[in-house]
Amino acid sequence: MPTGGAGDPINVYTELEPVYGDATETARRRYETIKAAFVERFGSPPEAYARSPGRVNLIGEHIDYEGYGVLPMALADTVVAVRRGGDQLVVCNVDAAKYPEKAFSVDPAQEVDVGKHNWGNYFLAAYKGVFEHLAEKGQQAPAPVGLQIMVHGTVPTGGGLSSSAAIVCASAMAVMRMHGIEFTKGEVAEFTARAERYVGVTSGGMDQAISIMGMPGIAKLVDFNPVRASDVVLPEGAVFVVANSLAISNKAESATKHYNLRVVECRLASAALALALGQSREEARSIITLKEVEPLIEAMYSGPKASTSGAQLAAVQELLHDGAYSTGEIEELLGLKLTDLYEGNASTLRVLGANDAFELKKRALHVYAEKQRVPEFRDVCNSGAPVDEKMSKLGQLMDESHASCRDLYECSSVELDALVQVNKAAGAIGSRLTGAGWGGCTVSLVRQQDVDAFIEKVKEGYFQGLVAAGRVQAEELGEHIFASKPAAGGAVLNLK
Ligand code: NG1
Ligand code: MG
Repeated sequence: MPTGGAGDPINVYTELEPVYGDATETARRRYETIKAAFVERFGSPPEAYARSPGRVNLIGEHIDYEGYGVLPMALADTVVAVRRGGDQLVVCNVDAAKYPEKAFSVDPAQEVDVGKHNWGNYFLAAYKGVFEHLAEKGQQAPAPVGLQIMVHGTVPTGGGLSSSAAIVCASAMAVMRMHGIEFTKGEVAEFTARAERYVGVTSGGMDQAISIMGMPGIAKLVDFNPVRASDVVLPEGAVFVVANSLAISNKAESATKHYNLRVVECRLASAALALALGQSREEARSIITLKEVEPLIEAMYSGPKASTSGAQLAAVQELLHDGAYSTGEIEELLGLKLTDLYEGNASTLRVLGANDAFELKKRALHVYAEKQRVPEFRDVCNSGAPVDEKMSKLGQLMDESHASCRDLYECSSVELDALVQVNKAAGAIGSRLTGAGWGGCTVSLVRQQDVDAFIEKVKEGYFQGLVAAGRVQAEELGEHIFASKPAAGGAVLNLK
């Protein structure tokens, strides 16, 4: 049975069974295909396969980078077949038409060129991450060796299911294996989260943590600093159906506007709150997350409720103003140019160059309410309440989360809102966008016995129009709406 603790070593198997369970036969055929592609390109079979899943986040959106726990489960996976050879890193994909071959030098100090977004950057980011982590630990790095790589992924891309973490985590494990390096799961989860930022998004650590620590059949509550994961057993008969709105969240937009802007807004909200709570400008500038503001709020609102989400929301209501803050207003508050606050942080400097309006109140209200829904969701799952009661409470939390993402965090989209409505009308007990938003997928809670009928109704209500418009093939719909099955976390396969 796979294990998933932060202190455990990366699992190594010689069979597909422990990872794929009752889907082993399908997996066997897939690995044969990957091996054949590898042999065709490189002349001999791979030495090992590393594989790691994507994820669907059930609740807790846009709070991981604020330091708060989230509740995802692992889904599908990306396989990285690897062998030592040559004097470069040659990164290929079974789907070569979509993902053309890339080659990099073996120098771990080379820069990732974020200006040119290309899929090979994810491998390079992981490669750098492994060597950096060695350096941080003060361990002697082995001499880099040339690697031949063939990638194959089943995590839908561009849709909030974190195909990016799947390839980064699998790549990191492949690089470790080929250099004889061993790190614990917790270490890999932490350094891959940092490494993925090389690709240009200033993300939190949820995706890599669940990718490395996921376990078949269960969701995980993932906490940070240090990263750790605890099991959440979902109610009997609860199925989470993923549906892709087919609106693709644009990565470049996400770097200057959407995602990275939200990370900046949260930091500025934290600083503005800290100032209003009596901190000096100097102290306020060094506060990065809304979680760090909690003790300040607690000190101001003494009493039994001072540490609750309620007190935090009240503080935000009282201390931040409605509407956007301009760059000038914030610089006056902090007594510092924003470009100086973020000196040396290239991704964020791009955000500052592209924006002059920062919504602080709405973003903070979202974060302090959403972080509370995560332990509530877990507590409902763990309670002894009847299944029906559990389901409706979970559904309600999911609906609240979507409304907050839509109205306060403004990370939904016309398509996502329409799809959530169709999901609800088709009988979802709860439904919400999942992942970063601005496109991508929704996740809906559906009773096992209703899953087939639900999927049919959503196909009719949402996808039929897209099929008619030629945006998607009817035969492909199974890839865009499916009942998710919690997958095993990252592992290395030494197949014979
Ligand atoms: P997506 O875009 O779904 O892979 C992103 C972040 C997460 C988290 C969610 C929002 C990356 C790599 N990951 O996930 O850390 O912040 O958005 O909850 O950007
Ligand atoms: Mg991603």
